[in-house]
Amino acid sequence: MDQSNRYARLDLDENTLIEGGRHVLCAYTMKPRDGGDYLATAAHFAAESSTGTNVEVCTTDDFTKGVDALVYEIDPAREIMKIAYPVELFDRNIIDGRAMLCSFLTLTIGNNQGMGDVEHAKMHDFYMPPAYLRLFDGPSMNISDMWRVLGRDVNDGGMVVGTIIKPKLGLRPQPFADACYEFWLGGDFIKNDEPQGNQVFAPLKETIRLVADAMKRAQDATGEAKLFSANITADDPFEMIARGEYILETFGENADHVAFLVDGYVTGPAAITTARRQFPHQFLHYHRAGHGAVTSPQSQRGYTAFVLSKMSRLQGASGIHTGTMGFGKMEGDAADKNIAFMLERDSADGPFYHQEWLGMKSTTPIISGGMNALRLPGFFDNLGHSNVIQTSGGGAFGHVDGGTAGAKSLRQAHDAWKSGIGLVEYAREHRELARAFESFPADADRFFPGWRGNLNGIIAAE
Ligand code: CAP
Ligand code: MG
Repeated sequence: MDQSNRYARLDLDENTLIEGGRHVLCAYTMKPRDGGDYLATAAHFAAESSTGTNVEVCTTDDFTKGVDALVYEIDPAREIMKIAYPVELFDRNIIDGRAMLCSFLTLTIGNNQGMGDVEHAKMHDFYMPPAYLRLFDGPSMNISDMWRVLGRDVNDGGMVVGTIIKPKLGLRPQPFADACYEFWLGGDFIKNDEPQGNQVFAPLKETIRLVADAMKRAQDATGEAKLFSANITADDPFEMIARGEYILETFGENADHVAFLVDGYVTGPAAITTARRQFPHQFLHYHRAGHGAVTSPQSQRGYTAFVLSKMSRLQGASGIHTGTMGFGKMEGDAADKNIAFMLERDSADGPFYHQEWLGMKSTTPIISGGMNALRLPGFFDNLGHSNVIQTSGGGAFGHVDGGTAGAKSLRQAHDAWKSGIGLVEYAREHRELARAFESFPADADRFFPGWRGNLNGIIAAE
């Protein structure tokens, strides 16, 4: 049934819709199945995503039609469609009248992902009008709060030198805490790896107690504040709360040095909001493990990494893994810097829409995945700044001289970039950085050909 006479209004002007402030706008790539009519398919997509179904129903009245989602732009040749969703469509909390991301998802990326007449559809951008934007929690904490604990400039504190305790799983509590202490002698920030929690060989309560002690000892040994991002991910929000409360109680006077890690893609918006609302004074660290199932360029369904990241700021993520923009091991490319800009700026452009955040706190890009000291300068050149949380697992504990040297090499690479000094030149005066060349020779050869001749005096094992 062609519903375009109801669910399509190609005469609607996007700027007028934005000025009207009553609509969430979404841009999708969409391909009809079996060569179906583009507009009719788009209109059915809008119907299923708002007030309709595949047939007319007798219960529809004029008010219903007033909140129809409307296709307002199509480009069949580029397989692009844009849909305007009246803000009234989206569910609101009964407890405080605020917005919920699950409702945004269930309408804009819900049933429409499995329709028989749609080959595939993927959201590439969305626009939030002010009246709806302000109903989202947004971040309560971000990197500025970390810099405050670290005693740095809270507006331009530079890279937070981080790691992930590797191996991903298999360390018992004491070796885990020992690895933390080793890294903290050179670095700032340690996160649980995304699957680390309360495995039977590493009970959370024992591990956290030992990590809290390691933090105290490392702070005493270095005279510097240290940070830990503890995984509280769980299916049950009460389990998450129990973990968070135990962790804060155990870290005691260092509780404000603790962030909470939540695997936000696999657990969904409810877990993120549980952490955001139960622990508003803790940095909310959004790990996106699994997102590639829908965000990968290979996937023609779901939504992009850009959309995932923009949604995370609405939910209140203090930081989210933003990828390595082609400089690490995960999928991505240099243009992904626009994801970082949408997270950290108050005014930014997406692939289809400009977004004003109206003062909502920024979400900090977390850069992780196959990074090491040698890859940092190129990354920062592309991004244009280094005010990020950077975690290197293999890049720290894969250093030939261990985790402390690995941490120092990361910080030295950052300092070299900030100083505008070439990495090889800086390495001549900084042994841990020089030994990072020895640790990652394939990267060294790729990014700094001829390095060995320049560093042969300093890279020899002591
Ligand atoms: C990185 C990491 C992170 C990935 C996630 C891992 O470890 O801990 O989970 O960065 O990817 O498990 O691979 P390494 P993204 O530093 O040893 O690679 O940040 O793109 O979400
Ligand atoms: Mg990981």
